[in-house]
Amino acid sequence: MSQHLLLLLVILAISPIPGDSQDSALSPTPEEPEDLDCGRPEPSARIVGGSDAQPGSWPWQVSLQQSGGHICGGSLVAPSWVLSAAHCFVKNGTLEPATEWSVLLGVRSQDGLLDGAHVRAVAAILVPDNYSSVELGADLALLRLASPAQLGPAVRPVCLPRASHRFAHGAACWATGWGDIQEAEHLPLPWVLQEVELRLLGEDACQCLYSRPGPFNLTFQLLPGMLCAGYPGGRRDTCQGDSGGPLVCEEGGRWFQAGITSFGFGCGRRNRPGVFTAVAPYEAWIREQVIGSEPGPAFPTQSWEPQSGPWEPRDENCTIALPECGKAPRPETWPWEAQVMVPGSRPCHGALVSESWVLAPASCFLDPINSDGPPRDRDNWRVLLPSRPRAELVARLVLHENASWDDASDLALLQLRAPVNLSTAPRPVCLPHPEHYFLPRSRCRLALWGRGEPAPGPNSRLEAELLSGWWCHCLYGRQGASVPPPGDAPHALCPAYQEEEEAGRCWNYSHRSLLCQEEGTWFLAGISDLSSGCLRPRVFHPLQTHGPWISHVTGGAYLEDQLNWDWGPEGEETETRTCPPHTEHGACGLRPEPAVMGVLWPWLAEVHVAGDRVCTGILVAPGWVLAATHCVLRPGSTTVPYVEVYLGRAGDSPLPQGHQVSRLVISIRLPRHLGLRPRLALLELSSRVEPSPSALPICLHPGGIPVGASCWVLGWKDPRDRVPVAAAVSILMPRLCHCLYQGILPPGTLCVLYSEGQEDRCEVTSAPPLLCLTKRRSWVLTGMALPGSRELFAAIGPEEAWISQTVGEAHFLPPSGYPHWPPEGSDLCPPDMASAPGSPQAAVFLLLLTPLMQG
Ligand code: 4AZ
Repeated sequence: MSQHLLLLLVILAISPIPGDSQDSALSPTPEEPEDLDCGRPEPSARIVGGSDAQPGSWPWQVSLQQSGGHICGGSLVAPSWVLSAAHCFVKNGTLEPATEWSVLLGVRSQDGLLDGAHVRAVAAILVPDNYSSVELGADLALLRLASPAQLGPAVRPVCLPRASHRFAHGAACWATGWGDIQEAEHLPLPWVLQEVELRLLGEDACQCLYSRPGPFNLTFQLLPGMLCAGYPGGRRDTCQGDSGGPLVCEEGGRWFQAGITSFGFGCGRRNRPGVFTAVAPYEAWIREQVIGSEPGPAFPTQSWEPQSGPWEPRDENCTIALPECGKAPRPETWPWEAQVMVPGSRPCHGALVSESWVLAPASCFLDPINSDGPPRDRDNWRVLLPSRPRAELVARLVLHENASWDDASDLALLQLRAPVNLSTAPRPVCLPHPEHYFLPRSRCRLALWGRGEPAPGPNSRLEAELLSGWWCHCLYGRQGASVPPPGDAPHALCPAYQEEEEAGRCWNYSHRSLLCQEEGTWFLAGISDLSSGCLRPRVFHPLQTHGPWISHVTGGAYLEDQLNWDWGPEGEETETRTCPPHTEHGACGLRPEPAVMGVLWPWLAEVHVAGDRVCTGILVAPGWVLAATHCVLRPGSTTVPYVEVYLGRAGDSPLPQGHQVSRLVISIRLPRHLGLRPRLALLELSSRVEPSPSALPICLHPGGIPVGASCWVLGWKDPRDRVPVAAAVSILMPRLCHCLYQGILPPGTLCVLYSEGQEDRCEVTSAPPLLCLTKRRSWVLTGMALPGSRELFAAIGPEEAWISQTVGEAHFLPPSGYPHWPPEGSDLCPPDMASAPGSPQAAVFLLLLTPLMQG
């Protein structure tokens, strides 16, 4: 306030007396009275990033209320008139009745009224005819009070600018209101009116900021009649609940209302200044509405030549504010890395999120014996930050309210006794807003978190690549669950990272944080979920949902808009999707999206036999691969060959980050079929291959072919480069198959018919599998090729008992579809069928012509 007074006195001393009209047709005519004093607070006397206003500083500020609750702000412009925003009163295209509203005048805090505070009913609400929605402008409204306000020290009108009034770009103006103090955070009791100084931004500067795409590629085209105020770096702004309130600028000892709080993208965000309805262009509309009202609003003349001197709009270039968080010159050292040292325990790893706050797992500080009470001896805690000569002291510990029972909320914030100077190091990490969508394939790192131990191997900050939300959700989620679309907080984040060298080992109990990079800026995207054990990729709890809590506690953590919005083919990620069926052992038969990973067939294995041939194998469980016996074991051979299995290969092409996995085969199991040579072999691997996008078991089906499935033979075009190819086939009805190959078919054989032109797509010496995609989008292994045959496959279904007994974790889907196995010896074939096995196409045609009389 003393600041205002000083400024007022200085300006009074140097300014010409306002009142001389030199301008346009919209100037008041000489007979128009201008006796209403305006824009002068009593000379005695959030908005985001603001502070409490002194009583009487903004005597035109009013609160517009419905059912006794504050909804919007407004400004008194004449004893019977309040200016506000149209969007406060128009809902679904309809203007709300004036009788529902009341106006609170002369208040500073909404619970205790000042001297002179009073309420007025609203007689009429007037909105421009061309108002339709905030983004289209004309967001203003005039409220006629049922009886005039009582003017006094706490209640005075503001001055309105004439149409010709030019507010200088860069001018320091003030916005006031009882709105939210951050996104999703209401002004706390006792609701003291907030004020914030905002700089007027020129049209070009503002358009430049709003042209830069933000989350969801959002940009905004400013329209005439709008103006922006704020800072490219954000942090100070208006917010929800401030709408309709005034943006005022002091000129010549009077306060003029330059704008009406209208909207913005979020609150206090970088490069997203508040958008206001410019008042000056609406001089004529306002005058028209208040005709006959005595006294009406005052439109004092601007006290200087707008086109001259320092008031000429400055040439503004397009300066975009870059994030101040998340910059790591080398990812080997994170400038936000914080270690909290608590006497008697191992260091707890966390991250600096602002000048004064460190985020870390709450579990580091929860005393298992005294879990209710707050941890003691905080005076002895220390925080180590990079490049700081001394350890920091801790002033406060704020545990997340769900910290002790919800793994996803295992978070605590520690306030340092003294804020640190942010420079190259220490520097805070960026945090995501709730709607942040980390793009599939984002480059990420796993860093130490909490009391985690360094990962085995040289790189303790493992490189990782984010998988699509669909894959992650369906690997960990439930079947039929719908996958959250981008913009909704995801339930899980899955980074794919290179499997540890030491086969079979996983750091089950070692906490990690997930940092993901966007345009060279690092975000703390998630924290590991310890309950996921060894399942890979490990699932991370997204941090998005905690953004509001972190902002609330810290008041200044670096929440940053999405910086990367290259979403690839339109709509790809926005389709609503559901997860295919799971079995009791989890997800099976999921196929990563082609765009996401190099491996398209995560269950397809190369089985290298004794170094002289390669057969096809299919991963049916984390430690088991199914293959065709004839390919793996040569007839007549009595020795078990040396067999190696490779997963996660896509031919010769190297995969990103080496997702290949290899295992030795330690035993080969065959079913016992008296008198018959077994056709399927189960290969036991030396250690498990945990599910990942490059190695995920396929589903199996106990019955015949699932109803409505579409099927493929998956093989290699060339056994040397082994690039997988899929040939579309139809599986013949059992009766057709039986009739075609009568007499030569062992039981449990499937026959297929290739779609046109598909027949020669893959070679058969490696014994390719027959796969079907069910209607519910699970991939199911249906058969393995018989020796030397393109059309005949050993069916998997009849071997269910053997497979389940040998492999505890094989994924058999619940039965559906028709039984595929005709009674032995049934002889229901047309007589000429059996003679045509060499030409299945012709035979099938023949059979289809024969009505299925017996079926
Ligand atoms: C609102 O919802 C709102 N940061 C008002 C102002 C701004 C954003 C939202 C500008 O009323």
